[in-house]
Order: sequence, then structure tokens, then C-alpha cells
Amino acid sequence: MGILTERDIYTKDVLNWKGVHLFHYQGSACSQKVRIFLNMKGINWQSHPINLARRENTSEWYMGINPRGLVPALVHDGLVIIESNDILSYIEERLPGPKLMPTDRESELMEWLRIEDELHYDLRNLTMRFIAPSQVFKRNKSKLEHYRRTGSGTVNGVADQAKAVELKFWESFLRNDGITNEQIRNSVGRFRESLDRLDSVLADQDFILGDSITAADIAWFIYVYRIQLAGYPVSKLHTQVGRWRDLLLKTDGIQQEPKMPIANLVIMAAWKLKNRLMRSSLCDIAHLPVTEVITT
Ligand SMILES: N[C@@H](CCC(=O)N[C@@H](CS)C(=O)NCC(=O)O)C(=O)O
Repeated sequence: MGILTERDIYTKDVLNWKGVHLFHYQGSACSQKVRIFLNMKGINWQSHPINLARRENTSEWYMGINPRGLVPALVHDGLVIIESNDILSYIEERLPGPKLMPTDRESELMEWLRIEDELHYDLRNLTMRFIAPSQVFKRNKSKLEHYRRTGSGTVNGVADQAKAVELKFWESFLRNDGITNEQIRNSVGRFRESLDRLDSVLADQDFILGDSITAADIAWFIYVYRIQLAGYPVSKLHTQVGRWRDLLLKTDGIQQEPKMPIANLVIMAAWKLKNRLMRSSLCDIAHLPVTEVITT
């Protein structure tokens, strides 16, 4: 589980914090997942917004809490937990509220969460190509150098491989001036394969593990919502997934969370119009046969 050791943490103040604190960003998919989880459990938590657009996630202070410089991060009674799926497991085990990770279906649940986590960079690719122009996301060399140097660089006391992967992602982004068409096609292909699998599971039941909502639904809902915003025609390609998404959208505790900030929606609408006119929408690039009307 992603509980950090004291050696990993440079911002020592948080070690004295009591209660539940979440570092998060409104438009971050992983933050949305954790917020929904906390909402559905009825847990009171203190909000610490980290503005990714202003790069607050790479400040010395925040990198002293999460050495990866990513949101979300949870602080509970002085313990720091990173990685959204580990945060869900921690909350499920240690905090009160209705159970959302059934132990009798643990291996299935963990398998869905593992696939979701593996697709995280694919989700990023689609977000950073179709939700806003690449300029919005780009970090120049000196920003990357600052990121490399900041924070402990360790997780559980050992050099953090995940930070190296982050750096590699951003170096590729800089080199290619954004996300390439080939990356998009690969990411769409991987999503399509997983959503086909999800579609067949949902043909016989309302939710991923059966009749009630679990962490698997929350995690996958956020991804499905996001790729649809990016222009992936969810309902056209995966009818059952579309039906399930609509059901979850009507559920208390979920509705508000995936919404993008208004300013981001305006940028996204203009960017999508341009992409559509230039024939470089997600469907054009990934050669998908259909387009979908996007709901926000
Ligand atoms: N595997 C991590 C991924 C976290 C992640 O990549 N978070 C994104 C937002 S969804 C982030 O903080 N990005 C930092 C950036 O854009 O600089 C998790 O599940 O928590």
C-alpha cells in the first residue's frame, strides 16, 4: 500500500496533521475518483486544492509531501498515502462508511483496478491531445530539471521508478511537441479492447461486480467520462458501457465530481471545434467509424 515512510517526506508539518486531508485538483481524473469514494462513504475531509495548471504540484512544499508531484495524496492522522487506488484501499480498510471494495470479490476488483491504473498514461494521452492544445500542458527543459531535483525522489526509502517514468513521459511530450498520432492510435486501441471486455461484463448486470456499485465502477466511470469528453464515441462502440455510464451519472455523490472547471470547458469546446474542422479529432486520427455528440 502507498503509505510513505518519514524519509520520503520533506514537508514534515503534515506528519502532525489530524483528520482526513486530500490534496487534489478539480479536473484531475484520479482526484475525481477519490472524491467520489469519500463522498459515497460519507467521510468528512479537508480540501487542499493543488492547481496543476499553475504547476503547484511541483512546488518544493508539495513535492515534500508527494515525492512524485502528483495528485491526489491523502494525509490521515499524520500518514501520507499516494497512488489513487492505494488511497481507496486505505480508506476502505481504515475509515468508516459503506463497503465499496467487497472482500469476497477482491481478486476481480483488483484486476479491474490494475487495468485501470495501467491505462493511466493512455488517459493522459487522450486528455493532453484533445481536451486542450498541447501548449497548455507543456513543461520546458528547466521545469523538468526543477521537477527532477525536487522532493526526496524516494518512495518507501528507495529511488522512485515512477518518477523516472513521469520524466520520460514529459521528455517525450517536449520532444514530439505533444502527443503523436501513433500514441493516440495505440491508446485508443487499448481503451477499445478494455471497454469491449467491460461491455460484455455489463451485458448481464448493472455494475462491474454485480448488483451494487463498487470502487471498480467509480474508477472506470471516471475514465469513461473523460475519454468521452476527448471525443471517444463510448455509446456507439460499447452500448452497455454507455447505459452503465448514464446510470452512474444519476447517482448521488458522483454527478458533480467529473465536471471540468468552466474555463477548461470553454478552452475544450474551441479546441474540439478546431480539431473537427481540421479533420484531426480523436475519431479522425484513430480511424474510428463514428463520431459522438459530446455532453459535458
Ligand atoms: N498513478 C497515479 C497517477 C496520478 C496522476 O498522474 N495524477 C495526475 C492528475 S490525474 C497529476 O497529478 N499530474 C501532474 C501534472 O499534470 O503535472 C495515481 O493513481 O494516483
